[in-house]
Amino acid sequence: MRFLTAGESHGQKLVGIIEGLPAGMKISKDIIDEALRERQKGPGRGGRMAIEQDEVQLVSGIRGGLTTGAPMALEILNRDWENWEKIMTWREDADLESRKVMTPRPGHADLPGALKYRTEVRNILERASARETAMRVAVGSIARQVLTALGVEIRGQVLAVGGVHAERTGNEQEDYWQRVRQSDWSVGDSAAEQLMWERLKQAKEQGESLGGLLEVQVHQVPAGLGSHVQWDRKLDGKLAQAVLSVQAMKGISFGLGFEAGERPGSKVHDPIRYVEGQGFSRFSNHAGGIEGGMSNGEPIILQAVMKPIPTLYQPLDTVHLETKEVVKASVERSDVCAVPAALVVLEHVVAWVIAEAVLEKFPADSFSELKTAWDDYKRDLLQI
Ligand code: EPS
Repeated sequence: MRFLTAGESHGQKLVGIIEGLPAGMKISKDIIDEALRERQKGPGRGGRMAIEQDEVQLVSGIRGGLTTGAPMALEILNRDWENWEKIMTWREDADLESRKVMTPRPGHADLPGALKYRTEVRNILERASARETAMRVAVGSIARQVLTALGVEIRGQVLAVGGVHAERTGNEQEDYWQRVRQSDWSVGDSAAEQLMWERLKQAKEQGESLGGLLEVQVHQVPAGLGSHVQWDRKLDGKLAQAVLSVQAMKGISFGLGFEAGERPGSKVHDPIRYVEGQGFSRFSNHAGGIEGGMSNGEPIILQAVMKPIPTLYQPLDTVHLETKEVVKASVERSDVCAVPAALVVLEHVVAWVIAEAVLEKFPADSFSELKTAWDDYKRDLLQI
């Protein structure tokens, strides 16, 4: 399976093409639209989210609610286009001057992009913008629907925002996840949620922006997705690539994460057990469900760190691209905090990687072929 996206933040629309989905797979547009709505929510979003009401258009590769096996083309319109058409149009009479950006924002793609592509900053920021993640959520939602049909479940939670950490109960059952889903901040700790609101208010007053820490979990994945045999087939490597490609993500860890470097081996590795009829499992999950680049049958658990958004209403110093004068960085309308929105994006890019790994292990042209191979494999695992 593969996909590509195209589209600028203030362009006409976002476009995605997916190839390699099995035929006969039931796809719900409502589920995609619900994920798009979730991505738009969350405290700290800026004025743009009041303009957009994202909805996917399913253009090809699907008939009567079922995939046909042909490439799926998706579109999401930018409502803001009507305010930007004169500036963003492909036509030769486009207004290239009035929203030109010559003062790159530290932390953004602005400067490296302008140097690399020999252009003013607008051509860079329009594509670097996290607007593009709307399409990645739509694409990921289709992958997630394949996984749901196979019984794989993906959950996510925010663990920290701007230095405020949610406390973990250690016993995260259904009522805990219910709380996370209902929380504006996607956290399971309501005391921390209160502090996050205060931190956001303070950041707004100070012209600051906030990052955070996020966690995604994948449940009911059998052992054997990914492979140890080649560097680019390792499941953790693929997840890292997908997660770090999301705007503002600066790091990823699995299971125990960086603490694994602090402990001796006996306090890191997960002892193995075997139960008749249930197969192999572990007494702990410090590995985060992946060993040797392969899923090991335990839940896959990853954490990612998101930096604060680079657009600051109290901007940092920069250098004007032409005059070389020291000036303040440009202030584009932006979000103060997009951590809960980014969680929705991470869940969906993770869904894509897992679905891709499933289809690599069980190549199939139709969903029924996939389901049969999946069920047989899972049954065999219990009999080894
Ligand atoms: C973004 C800047 C803001 C965000 C945008 C990402 O957009 P605008 O410049 O239009 O105010 O709202 O995010 C989205 C549009 C979105 O859909 O998430 C940026 O510079 O990355």
